[in-house]
Amino acid sequence: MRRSVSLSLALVAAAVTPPAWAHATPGARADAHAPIGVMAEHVHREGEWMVGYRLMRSYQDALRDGTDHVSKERTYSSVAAGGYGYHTAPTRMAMNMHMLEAMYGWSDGLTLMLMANYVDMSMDAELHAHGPAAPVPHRMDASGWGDTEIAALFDAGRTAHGRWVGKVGLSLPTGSVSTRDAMPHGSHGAMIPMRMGYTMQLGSGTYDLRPALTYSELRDGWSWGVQASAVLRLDDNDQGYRFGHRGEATAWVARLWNRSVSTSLRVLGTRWGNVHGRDDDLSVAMSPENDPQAQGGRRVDVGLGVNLMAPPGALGGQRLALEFLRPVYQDLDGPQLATDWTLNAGWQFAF
Ligand SMILES: [Cu+2]
Repeated sequence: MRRSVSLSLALVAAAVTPPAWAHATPGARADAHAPIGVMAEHVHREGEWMVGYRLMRSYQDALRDGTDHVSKERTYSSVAAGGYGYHTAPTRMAMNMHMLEAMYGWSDGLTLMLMANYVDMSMDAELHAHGPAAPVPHRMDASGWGDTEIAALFDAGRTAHGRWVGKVGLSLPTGSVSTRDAMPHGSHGAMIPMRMGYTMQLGSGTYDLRPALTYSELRDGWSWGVQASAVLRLDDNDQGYRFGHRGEATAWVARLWNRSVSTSLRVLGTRWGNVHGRDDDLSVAMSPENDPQAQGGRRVDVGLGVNLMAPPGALGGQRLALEFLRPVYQDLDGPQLATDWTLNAGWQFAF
């Protein structure tokens, strides 16, 4: 008799237990968060905090114009010799973006988010004076705080298995747009400190609106989601230009192996515009890095990811995740360095 009462109670409890998406944080499941490269796709319950660290590492090592590969020689050869006529060709770029995030559930329907990031980048390039002298290889480095984002995430509706999450974010221009490093100059390659090209700047210099809309579903043993997001530049920066707007669309599917482990497959399409206006300190003839019309492009990436969630206990509330993406399509306004791969990693702790 007692046994059947407790069984009935368990059945009732199961029937009224909220669906899995209601527990987006501790005690939930590994795939309750999207692949780590996707941001702002979940909300928190009232009074709950989350802090996290994310690393985005990307590597570029070849030039493209449109969908075609372009050699460094063609990039820095004179127009008369069939080249693009720049004096410098970038050959490789590595970037680490370290992101510190904090989220707070203001209410069950509204989560506030703050994200700061520290960027370090290095770029290899070769200067060619269009004369008999040999090209001069050199490396440039830039590091420092990038732009800071404040955002509101809101519960935008629920379905039988899923939820909509909206985001309105504002990016503040805390990153420098006037970083310099020594570069060779003239036919003898004398090293002179000069402003670096657009992609080696730490921030945008502008206030940017960052909206996003996500739909995700948690099913029995698997999950999926889609997100659209944008970066919309609201003004020109104090160097007289703005970066192009940026739009992203992504879709993922995840397999939940057990409560603590999920793996994911994701497709990401990104489109970003050229620079509007120009920085007068950047000589376009010097490098495609300085050319406002060689900055835009579109790319499709495919990524594999893994999410790990600690079971309740000493490590409860902690998550680790990794995601590795490679492009399957790139169409760049160039010559521009093409992406070889991107690695996203993250640690998150909710309490
Ligand atoms: Cu969170």
